[in-house]
This record gives sequence, C-alpha cells and structure tokens, in this order.
Amino acid sequence: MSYKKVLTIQDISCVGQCSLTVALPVISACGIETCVLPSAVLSTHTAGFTGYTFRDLTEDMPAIKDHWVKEGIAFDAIYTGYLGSTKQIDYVSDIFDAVGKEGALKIVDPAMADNGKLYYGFDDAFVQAMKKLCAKADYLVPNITEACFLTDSEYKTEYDKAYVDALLEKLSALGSKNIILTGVSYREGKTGVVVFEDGEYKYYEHDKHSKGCHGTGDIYASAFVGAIVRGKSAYDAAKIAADYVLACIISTQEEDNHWYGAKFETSLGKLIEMVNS
Ligand code: PXL
Repeated sequence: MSYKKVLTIQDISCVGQCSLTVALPVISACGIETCVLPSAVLSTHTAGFTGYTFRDLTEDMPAIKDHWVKEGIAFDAIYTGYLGSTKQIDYVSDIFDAVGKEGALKIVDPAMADNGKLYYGFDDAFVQAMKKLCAKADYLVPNITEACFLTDSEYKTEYDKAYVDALLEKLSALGSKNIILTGVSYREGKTGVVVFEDGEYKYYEHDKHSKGCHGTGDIYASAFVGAIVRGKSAYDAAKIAADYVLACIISTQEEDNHWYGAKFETSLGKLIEMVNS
C-alpha cells in the first residue's frame, strides 16, 4: 500500500465530535498521514451550545501556506470542511493551487447548512463564495440542504428522483467533477447517498434511524476521504462511509443524552476493516 498524505482544513471545535476532532482520527485510522490547518478554534460547535468561544485563525492561513511552500511540503489530497468566512474560502482556493501535488484530489464538504437552514453565522455571501470553491472540487460532498443553497433550489423534505437529478445537474454545472449527495431518502425508513461520477448516477440505500445525530456529515466526509485516498472507487467509498456512519448512529442511540455528536470512536475498527478489504 502506498502511504499518502492528506491535508484537511476546518475548525477545531474542542468539544462536540465534529470537524477536525473527527477528521484527524478517522482519516488517520484509514492508514493515511493527516495534516491539519485549523480555520478557527471554538470551545464547542455552534449547533445547540450557547456562549461558545471563537478564535478566528483566518490571518494565520496564508502564513502557514507560505511556510509549507518554502519547506517543499505538498499533499496527495486536500479536504475542506467547515470554514468560518468568505475570506477563508479565498485562502483555501490558493492553498489548493500552492500545496497540492500534481493530480492531488480536492474534496469539498460545503459544511454550512442542514435541515433546510444555514448554520448560525452563515449568509448569502458565504454561499456565493462556496459556489466558486465547488468549481475546484474533484469530489463535492453536500447534503440536500447544502445542495439547495448551492443551486438556488427550493428545499423539500419529500421529493422524487427528478428533483434529485435536477439538483445533481445544477451542482455539476458549478464545475464539481463528481458529486456525492448525502441524506437522499425516497421512502419511509430508508435513506442513502447518490454518487454522480463521470455523468453516471448510482444510489446506495440503507436503513434510516429516526433520531439523527449532529456531526454525521463530518464523519461521512472524513470516512469518504479515507476510503477514496486509499484507492476505492467513488461508489465503494460512498458505501463504506454510509455503513460507517450508520454504525456510529446506532451506537450513539443507545444513550439518550449524547445529543451533541455521534460516537464515531467505537466503530473505527469496522471502518478500518472495510477500508482494508
Ligand atoms: O458539523 C459541522 C460543524 C463544524 N464546525 C462547527 C459547527 C458545525 C455545525 O454546526 O458549528 C463550529
């Protein structure tokens, strides 16, 4: 197996099982060197906690990049998650160009919305900037809500295949090469992911657990990155990530008050097995 080096750019939420505290262990568990560029440090994530601290690291980003360029440091893949401002999106775009090896994979999780709403602190200017970053993505990993914001489409909780196909067409018109659309549910009790690769759609459906958990989008994207960088096809990586997230949700549901994140740690063994098989 060739040893790969990935850079992931997102915040550190010190407590809350999301962003870098998920990406670092999950991608490392896949046997990949995982380097980080923290975009901000928060005491907790912003979904459900109040009064959290927020240390913005935007102005550190170009200096960190310049140092890496000087040292000749480059990455096989770059994966971006939650970013705190439109300026950070511009910096990330430069980082893609400056420290990606020839043919480096760019994976963009446009982490900014869920359940029909933007996360606290995001606005239309951020959505417009994120559209531009999507153009650089080899793999774009949005949920349905993010897909709607990125394509100026109406958010629906009930829809058919024609609605999903239209979202995918519009997302690919933004310039993303391949799209993994998560949380696509066509019938009661089931959900799944659509993989749109080289103009072809494939759907992977699995059981839906009624109590959703916060942070599953970050777990999904991190596991997808781990599997795709280890050489799996987009469909296999999307399936591995879906099966892993489902295992995380099931173990989290055993406890009533674990509302702020999913217990991704206890299923890492299963992820490692799937990535190595
Ligand atoms: O899980 C996405 C995420 C990441 N980072 C921070 C967040 C959220 C979602 O709310 O608040 C700080």
